[in-house]
Amino acid sequence: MFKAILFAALAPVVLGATFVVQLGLNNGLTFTPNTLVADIGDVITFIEFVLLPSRLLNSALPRSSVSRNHTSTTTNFDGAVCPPPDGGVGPNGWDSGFLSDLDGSLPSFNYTVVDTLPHFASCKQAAGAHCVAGMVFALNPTAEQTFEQFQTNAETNPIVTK
Ligand SMILES: *[C@@H]1O[C@H](CO)[C@@H](O)[C@H](O)[C@H]1NC(C)=O
Ligand SMILES: *[C@@H]1O[C@H](CO)[C@@H](O)[C@H](O)[C@H]1NC(C)=O
Ligand SMILES: [Cu+2]
Repeated sequence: MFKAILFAALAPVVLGATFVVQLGLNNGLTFTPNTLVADIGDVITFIEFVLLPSRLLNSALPRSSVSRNHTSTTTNFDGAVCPPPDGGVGPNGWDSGFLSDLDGSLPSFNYTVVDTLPHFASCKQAAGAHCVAGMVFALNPTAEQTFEQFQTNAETNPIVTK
């Protein structure tokens, strides 16, 4: 009885969920998944995808410094979408900085969700070219601000030409 009460007192009241979002899976200009619904306290781990060493050696996939080097950075839903600005668009935005797997270090960035508002992110690489190519991610999108519309806004962004 005493042990049970002690354990309950020490246990966190709310344990957030953890989500993993892969950047550049199979060398695509993608976030996988590209949409998440998450609650306050949940953690999103953005991680640069790394092929297993055995597959890497045999892989014919290109290994340029940009195709395996991405960011997760919040930006505007519309208007100036690409490239996302350094530091990300806030409030409560984020910017992972460049996560390169060229050295096989499995770089990651953890974002703890602090509100349930929609947040839209893309990749800063190549002066916004990855963003315009549709490499985008939506956290808690809404009926008014959908993932699909955000991706269209990025792909038709007037600032960066493809
Ligand atoms: C990742 O990309 C950025 C921006 O293009 C560049 O400055 C940086 O050197 C790259 N990192 C690696 C390890 O290639
Ligand atoms: C992010 O969280 C994961 C899982 O807890 C951890 O393995 C990883 O090292 C963290 N990344 C950073 C940059 O702290
Ligand atoms: Cu990118």
